[in-house]
Amino acid sequence: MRVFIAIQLPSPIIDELLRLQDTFRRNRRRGNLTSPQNLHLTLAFIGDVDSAVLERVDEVLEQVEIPELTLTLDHVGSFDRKDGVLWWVGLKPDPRLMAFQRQLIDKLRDANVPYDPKPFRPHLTLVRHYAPASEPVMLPRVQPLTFTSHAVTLMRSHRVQDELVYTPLAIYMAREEFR
Ligand code: 2AM
Repeated sequence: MRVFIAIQLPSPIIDELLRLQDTFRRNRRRGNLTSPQNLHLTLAFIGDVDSAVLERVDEVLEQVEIPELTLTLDHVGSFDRKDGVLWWVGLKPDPRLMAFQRQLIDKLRDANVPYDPKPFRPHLTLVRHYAPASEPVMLPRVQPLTFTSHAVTLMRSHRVQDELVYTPLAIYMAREEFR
């Protein structure tokens, strides 16, 4: 099973991300827009695991101190990937988010759980494999938008009738003493 750890988004944030996607939807020669139910913030990508590793991931998520985090989306950016350009919405730098993500991957490593070691660049993917129909690429303007995260979700990534689907496997709540 292919899994990752993420923060899910409240619906007003998803609505705003869909609005920001419109710019790419309107001017697209190519590009896969993230479906609303797949929009999330990845904290750690683990990849394919067997049930023994999945159990260790669960133990880590039960033990790690999950904080409530107040996060703000405030800019658009891109990654040049082998398979094309990926556009995302980024978060205002947040030391508590960075510290929590570091703690999480340290615990995964201590538990002998493999994870993608790329540096953490918090982002919400809007569109993959993007190429515009006409240049220049007009970027949407992001009005800063804040939300509070109260939990972390273990997600499964799989394909259903050729559609990429992310399904929550378990939700781990932030605890009051870690606020
Ligand atoms: P992305 O949107 O920038 O591709 C599920 O694939 C989630 O895990 C996505 O949010 C994806 O980020 C993230 N992710 C991080 N590292 C990954 C990797 N090596 N392979 C696939 N997805 C990865």
